[in-house]
Amino acid sequence: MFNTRRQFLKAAGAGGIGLLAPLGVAGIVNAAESISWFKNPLGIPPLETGSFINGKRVINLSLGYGTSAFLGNRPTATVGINGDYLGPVIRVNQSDDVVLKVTNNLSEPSTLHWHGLNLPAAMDGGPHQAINPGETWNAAFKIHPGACTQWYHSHMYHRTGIQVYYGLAGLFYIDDERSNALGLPSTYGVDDIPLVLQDRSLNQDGSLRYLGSMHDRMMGMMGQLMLVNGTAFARFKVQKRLTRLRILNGSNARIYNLVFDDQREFLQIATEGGLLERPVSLRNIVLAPGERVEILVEFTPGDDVMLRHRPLPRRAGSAGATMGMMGNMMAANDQPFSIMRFDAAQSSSTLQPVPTRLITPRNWSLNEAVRTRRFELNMQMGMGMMRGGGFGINGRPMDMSRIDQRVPLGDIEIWEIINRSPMAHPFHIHDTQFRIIDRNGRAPGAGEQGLKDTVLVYPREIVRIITQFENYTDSKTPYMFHCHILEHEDAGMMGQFVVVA
Ligand SMILES: [Cu+2]
Repeated sequence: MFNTRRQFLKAAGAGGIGLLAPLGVAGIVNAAESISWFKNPLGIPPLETGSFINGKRVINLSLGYGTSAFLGNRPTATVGINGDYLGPVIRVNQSDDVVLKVTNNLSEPSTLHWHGLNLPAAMDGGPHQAINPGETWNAAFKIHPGACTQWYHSHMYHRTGIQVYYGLAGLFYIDDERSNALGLPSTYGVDDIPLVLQDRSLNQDGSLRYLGSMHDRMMGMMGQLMLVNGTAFARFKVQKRLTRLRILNGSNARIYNLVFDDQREFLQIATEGGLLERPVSLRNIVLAPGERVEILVEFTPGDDVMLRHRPLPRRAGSAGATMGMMGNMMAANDQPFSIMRFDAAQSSSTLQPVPTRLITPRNWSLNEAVRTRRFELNMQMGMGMMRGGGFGINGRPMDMSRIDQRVPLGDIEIWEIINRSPMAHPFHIHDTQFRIIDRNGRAPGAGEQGLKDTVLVYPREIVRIITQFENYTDSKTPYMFHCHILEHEDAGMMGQFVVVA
């Protein structure tokens, strides 16, 4: 018999106890894998636009247990939002007043955090907005940003990793008139395709395997089976010659370097906060947990290509190249593998033109900044690692009762993120979008010169960002800043700030 609730709680416990060996069949098997395995139609999440009640867009979301069949014959206990695994793509317009009614039908507290949005702290869905079993939480706020691809996910204190791993996440699209007028591919599920990238591990009985080893806790949980929108060995039958992919790295810890197997060029058109000034031509793109990009890919009739992960070359001077055990752990987790297949046998032969200019993303100038805050990401090596990792920021692990930073509303600030640890960490700030000023003093690449809410900070790197917190103050309710490797966040690499008048 299959008891989803018991399975969920069991995996949620001490971790690694009584777990079976991972499945032999896996999506991440590099050279041995075959394109013919990739035949499962890519799942396209339902769109959820809600309904208007008294001028507000009301959207009902229900967290509940489900069952998924990732590999066909073995059912997997999962958790979803209005479904068995993951949630719908929420789709709203700029300036909407939304009410998201979130009902928790799980047997443990949970939250939904609206990642990337500017909103009141009490509506953020972070650790302070836990929803108890059987309760409904109403998140009501105005949609400020222009068109962009955001997402939502559990942000439960100490439980974010497992709750997202089991399925509590979804995409959140915002549309605006200016972007609609650009003529970009925009038919949902036809030429405008969501791709939620996640890696998972399954036990032989089909259950999800979470945190089986110290390695999983230190490096973050990485799986052997690639899911795209919850589909393993996914194949998308391309319909239009120009196709827009909105890609979310929804993985707990894995960083992807995305390439097509024929090395084709594609155009990046957006970062987390929305469209870039102009399309950027690329052959690969690095996407860390929490980050999103939108790309345009041209598929000609007859194309049959794989989207793959290709390991990044070791950065010169990166600690991973020299630090023995840690370097080996990282190398073991960085093999090339296929993510999904794009089969363009039937694609239309007309190529729609791509605008050369998109929008002008917001920016701030350095001399407008009134202060700099420093954030050093901590992860202890050696004996500290054995004791649980020493995860923190500025020497302190997350404490819900401690406010780490008080930010005056409207001040333009520079945040300097310092990584002296041996692995890369994606740093995320709630309530705002920012621009990257520089990485170790060098301007970011063209694909990062847009609005972002998550930035990957490599070992021995200092990344400076500039931003401004707007619209809302609350001296009592904090927002979070944290590493988006969810096991690091859960272990303490997170802090709290309030925005004050
Ligand atoms: Cu981290």
